[in-house]
Amino acid sequence: MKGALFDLDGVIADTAVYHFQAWRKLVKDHFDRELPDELEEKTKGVSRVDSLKVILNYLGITVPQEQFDAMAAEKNEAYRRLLAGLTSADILPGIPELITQMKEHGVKLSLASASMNGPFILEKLGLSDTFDAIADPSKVAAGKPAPDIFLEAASEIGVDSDDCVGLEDSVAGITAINAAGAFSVGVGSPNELGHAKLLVPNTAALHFDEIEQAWERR
Ligand code: B16
Ligand code: MG
Repeated sequence: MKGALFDLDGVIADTAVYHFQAWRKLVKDHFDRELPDELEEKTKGVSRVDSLKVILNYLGITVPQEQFDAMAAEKNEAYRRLLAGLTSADILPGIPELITQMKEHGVKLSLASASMNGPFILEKLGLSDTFDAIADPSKVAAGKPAPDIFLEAASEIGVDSDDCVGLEDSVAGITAINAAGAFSVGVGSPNELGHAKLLVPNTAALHFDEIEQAWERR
């Protein structure tokens, strides 16, 4: 295990809730409609533009390109406002310890988030200097579930993706890690993340030794 490819939203910090809160507000303000809980999973790990497509498709609404772009920008502004108070206290349980142990074992850390706000969020969490690289989602051709962002994250730390673990909380993200040839570690429920090679219920249950043992047995 030479590299760890981290998802951000839902793995390092619980920003996934803010994403969906911002989408709900957008839809309420524009169309006076509500979004069901199950759409949250369908937009997890999915890019801003693709998430808006999923949402409009659910609502059965089509909008001109100009309005589409304006809505995506408006959602991002609402999301950034929700992130304003984010601090290192918002790093999810177990993550600081896991990061420390990975670094002690010489594992390089790379961010593989679909979010354009990744650098901003790492900065707010005080983790910018902790990561060896941040893969730029605007540089990859296809978003999760395609493997591209994980391949890019591995390449940024100069490690073959076969020698990496990938940590994810989304269905699309686990599919992407498996397709990249890295060892997938899922954080969530077996109902959704049954395709993860190692699955834990929450970030507090992420332990370096167990990940390493599962990696050895892979
Ligand atoms: P942004 P991850 C993903 O981050 C989120 O899970 C997803 O809900 C969001 O739409 C996507 O980032 C794009 O985020 O609008 O900030 O560029 O889970 O891949 O870290
Ligand atoms: Mg995520």
